[in-house]
Amino acid sequence: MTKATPDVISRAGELRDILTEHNYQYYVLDDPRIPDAEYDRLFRELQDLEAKYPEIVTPDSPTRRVGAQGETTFEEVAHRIPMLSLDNAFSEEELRDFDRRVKDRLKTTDDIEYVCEPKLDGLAVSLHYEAGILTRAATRGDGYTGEDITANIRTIPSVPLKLRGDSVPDLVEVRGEVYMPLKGFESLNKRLADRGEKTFVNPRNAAAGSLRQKKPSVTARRPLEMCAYSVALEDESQLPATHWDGLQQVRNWGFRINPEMRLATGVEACLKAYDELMEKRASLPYEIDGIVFKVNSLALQQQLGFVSRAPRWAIAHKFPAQEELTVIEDVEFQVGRTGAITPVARLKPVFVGGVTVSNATLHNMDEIRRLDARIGDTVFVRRAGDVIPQVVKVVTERRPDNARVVELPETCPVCQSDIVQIEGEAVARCSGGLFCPAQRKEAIRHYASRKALDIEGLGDKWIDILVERELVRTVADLYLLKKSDLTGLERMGEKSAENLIKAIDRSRHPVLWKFVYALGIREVGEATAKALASHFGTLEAISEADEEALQSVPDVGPIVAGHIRSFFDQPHNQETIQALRDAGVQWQSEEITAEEKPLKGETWVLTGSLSGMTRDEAKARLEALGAKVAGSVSGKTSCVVAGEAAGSKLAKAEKLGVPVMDEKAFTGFLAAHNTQS
Ligand code: JCF
Repeated sequence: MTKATPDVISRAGELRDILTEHNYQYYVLDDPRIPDAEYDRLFRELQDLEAKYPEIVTPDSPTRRVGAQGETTFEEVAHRIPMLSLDNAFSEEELRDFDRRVKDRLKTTDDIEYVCEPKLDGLAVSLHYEAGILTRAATRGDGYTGEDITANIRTIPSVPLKLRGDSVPDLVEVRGEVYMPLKGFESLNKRLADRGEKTFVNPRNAAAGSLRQKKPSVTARRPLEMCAYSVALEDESQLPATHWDGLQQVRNWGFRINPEMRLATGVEACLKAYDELMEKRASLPYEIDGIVFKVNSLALQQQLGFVSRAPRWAIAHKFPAQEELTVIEDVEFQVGRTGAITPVARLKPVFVGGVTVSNATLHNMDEIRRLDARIGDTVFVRRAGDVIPQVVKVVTERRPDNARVVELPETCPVCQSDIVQIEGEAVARCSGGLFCPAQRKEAIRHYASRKALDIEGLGDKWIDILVERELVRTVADLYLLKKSDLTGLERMGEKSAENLIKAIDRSRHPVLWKFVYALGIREVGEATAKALASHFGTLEAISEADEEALQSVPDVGPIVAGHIRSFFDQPHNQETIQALRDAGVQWQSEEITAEEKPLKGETWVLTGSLSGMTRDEAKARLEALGAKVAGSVSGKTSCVVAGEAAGSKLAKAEKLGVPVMDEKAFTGFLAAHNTQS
């Protein structure tokens, strides 16, 4: 084995310093100074050096945070100074009582100066630093003895392994709260749920579970943070005169101090701080369950002393709880704007997160199975911030004998269309699409949107009015609207009514792919609609294709094929499409309405009667191909279609040498141009 040269040793030392500094900038100050990639590169360089020369590794090396070495022993450790808990005030009155007691004891009528600090919802820890190096970390335990969790604590990036600065004491104990920020909590739970593992009820439990890991390498992957809130020195005379200044000292040693921390003089200022923090609660990136008030002067703290297990100089003013127990009385199914079926728990009303909650989402059937939630169960309901209430856990021990398993209904509770659940998808959906009243507005909005049929002026406001007045139930009804239907409505002038009718009228001849897109079939976006249109040519062909045939289209996999099939299998959707046809909507294949229509600039004339279609239909189809259809033949006529019993027009065409097509040729011509039939 090669020995480390002085150059290697000095480079390793330099890397440790650089990495420790950037770590501090990133995790304590929230102010990264170099890109992550650069940090990773330096980190790897140090890792490589340490792997090659194990003798140069130091216990405070940033590489030691990954938790690869050492085991958390969870051995019992005695706290040199007991870790007391805090008394709680649950109301303004109780806080005023606390302030009065403080003043009485101190025999003063002067306002007291307090430090106000958010009460983080995590776990209290005690950290020992000897000559500036982290040597022991312990849980609070019962306040007198805790557990040794040093190896796990070392993995938390905001915990300094070594104190910064020059004024580092021989021995110091720093206390604080280890917690999991909300973002990390949500992504951890998502990761666990995706793997089918048990999730955590709240960030506090997640933090506790993460600190309790036997393997520090697991803790290292959990997004934990620490904020310091107090300091104790062997030699108390070294402490500053106030709690506030003590915290500034702790900050200078490299700890994170809560940025919401502030000073308040007198109980009124404390109540104001409470209101302001409560206001801010929902927007904080971590959970708090109240505010802590501490007498700032250490001399006064000393005079006040302790009662049994709590200091007389501090109190926690609690916020409303964000979790409570209640009972699921029923489960109902709601239909969303896009047809998603969501199970909703009807709860025995409960006061949680500051409001009375009587409903909570259960998300989907997978979630119900994961929770094993049944009607009659007692459950934890959580309402944090502005987030909708959630059922987070079932108390299985309290399950009554008559608890009922929740089942997905077979038909939509709103429109009775089939409910379909595609394999591999958590969400069940109503297949009513264009028909389901719950999805009506969304279906119309999509149909009229710019990328679909682009009905100018038919925005949300209009859609709301038309649907609510029952003037429009499905998109087909749009084409039956008359100006007189609209002019009676408030805020609707003559002119705008006219414009809307015109805009609707202009949408009667869409290209096939736009029409397919406008139907709003799940997961059929523009590209898929185009692919379907060009592959099948007609709507009939698409609507009759089986899943196998659908999957031969580029980009259409089994899931999308399933969505397309179930859309066309719903009689309601077929009826709406027929209603659109009846209302005069005609769609054509993509190619012929693309930039260059094949008959652009041509003038055609129809004469005689056709057996396969009406004259209007023939006219529409010629126009769809870009031709003008005229009533009389001239030298400029491009072609005459001559049906049965054609008269003078046919004769004139022959005289002028204008090309003539009989019905058979015409039908063949149309088929070759792939128009709708
Ligand atoms: O943030 C907390 N959960 C917290 C807990 C903050 C504090 O200043 C505390 C505490 C528990 C005890 N102070 C004491 C004395």
